[in-house]
Amino acid sequence: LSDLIDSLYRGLLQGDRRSAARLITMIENGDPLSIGVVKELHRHSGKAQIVGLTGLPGSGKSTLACGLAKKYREYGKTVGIIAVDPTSPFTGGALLGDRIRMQELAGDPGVFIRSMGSRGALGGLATATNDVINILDAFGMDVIIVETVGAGQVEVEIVKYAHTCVVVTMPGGGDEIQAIKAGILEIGDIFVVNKADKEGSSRTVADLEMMLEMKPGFDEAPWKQPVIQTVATNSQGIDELHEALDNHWRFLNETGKLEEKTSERMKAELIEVLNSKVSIAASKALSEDPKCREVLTRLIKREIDPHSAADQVAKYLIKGASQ
Ligand SMILES: Nc1nc2c(ncn2[C@@H]2O[C@H](COP(=O)(O)OP(=O)(O)O)[C@@H](O)[C@H]2O)c(=O)[nH]1
Ligand SMILES: [Mg+2]
Repeated sequence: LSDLIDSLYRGLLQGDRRSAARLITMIENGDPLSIGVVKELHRHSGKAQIVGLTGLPGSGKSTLACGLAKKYREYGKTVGIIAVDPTSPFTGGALLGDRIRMQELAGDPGVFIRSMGSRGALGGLATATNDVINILDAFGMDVIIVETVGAGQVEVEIVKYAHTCVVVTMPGGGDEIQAIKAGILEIGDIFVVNKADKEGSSRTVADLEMMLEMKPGFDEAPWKQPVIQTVATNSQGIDELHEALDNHWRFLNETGKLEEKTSERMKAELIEVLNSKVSIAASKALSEDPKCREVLTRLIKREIDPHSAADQVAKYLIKGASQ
């Protein structure tokens, strides 16, 4: 290991925040050196409760994350917050509000907050986020909250494999519920109706509860997803949300579901990394390897189809990898 990697690795394990911050920046910038540290740190991870927080923009996820972090601190737990926003890098305007909101927590050594954009991340945002989760885990954070905008596939993928997935919605017409219906209902372990100070909150809660009860297998399910009303701006309902998160963590531990979830999580993480490695290797081979270029040429001439071409390229890649 190079001196830099070694010092970052040791700094991080000793609780040095600057090492952690620097390493995360390296990951975000796609610095290949960071992978060396990520590899070394992996065996120190695996203790944290990973909480996914997803929902439409403006539903109050960041405000909730801050409220939760404060609550966890009261119980002496350390908290990492990762705000994933692929549409804006972490210096961008959209996250400035989050930053100001999070400033109260910024002086607390038991809290580590980081925003992630997709800028330059090696192997994509999901892989970079997983790397950062593992780093904060090895850094010793007890709880890691990952906030993602519940709109795109990548963001949903990121929270789907959290230990506990919290879906945040707010009152106002049926639109939010409709958006939730499109798949997010399946991934939520806990549902939050935030902005309960606004009109229509109890209606939204009732709608959600009804939709959950209508799901096949609801009666036999060992975990009944609670629907919690919150007003994140004045910490109303944060106690209940904190309790629900603790209950779910206990449920996972006591039923053996934690191992199941962790296996799924590791598998999904491995597939992410594999996907990006294969994709990078394929692009490289198609521009550099004469045999693969020939396959491409034949495809362009329509002598073969994309499926057969992909099979052939895959064969060359596998041969190359096993050498
Ligand atoms: N009225 C009301 N406003 C809230 C509540 N929670 C958050 N907000 C406001 O809603 C806006 C969006 O909140 P934010 O946490 O940034 O949402 P995010 O995009 O989901 O992270 C901010 O102006 C918050 O102050 C709430 O419970 N009630
Ligand atoms: Mg936010």
